[in-house]
Amino acid sequence: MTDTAENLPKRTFAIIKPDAVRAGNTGNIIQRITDNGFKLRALKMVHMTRPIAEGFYAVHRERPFFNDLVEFMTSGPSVVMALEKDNAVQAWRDLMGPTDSTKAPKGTIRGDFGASVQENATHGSDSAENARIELSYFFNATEFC
Ligand code: 3AN
Repeated sequence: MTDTAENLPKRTFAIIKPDAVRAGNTGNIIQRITDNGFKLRALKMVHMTRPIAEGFYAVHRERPFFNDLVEFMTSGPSVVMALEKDNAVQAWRDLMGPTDSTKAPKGTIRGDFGASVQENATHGSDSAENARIELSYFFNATEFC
């Protein structure tokens, strides 16, 4: 499918973070994604460098946890993905559960695979506009299927 203004709201950007990859949960998380009706439109493994992680989380630069967050995101490989479904941004956030894994209900990805507010297994865009920005941060146009 070509990227048009019409189909972009159907896509969101997702990361399986280094904690979940390290723990061997990549397969389990991808299974949940496809079981919940998302189509994978792009996927690759990346070991983020400091500049890449700092750029990705630039909105959090002034937050006290910024340095720890960058350390964590560069601590090992992640899996980055484009997910497609109706209302993809909200649907993926619902499947992940709340940011803090210790508060995330069992049955959500963060509740089942995350350990804390930082080591929370996955990332998801918080709006269609940020999804577009985040997808183009990690993927070229030719990498979408
Ligand atoms: P979400 O990923 O649920 O949209 P954001 O955008 O508020 O959450 O935070 C981005 C990332 O920063 C989170 N996924 C988490 O890893 C980390 N983070 C957020 N709040 C905290 C905090 N209070 N302490 C440590 N890390 C945090």
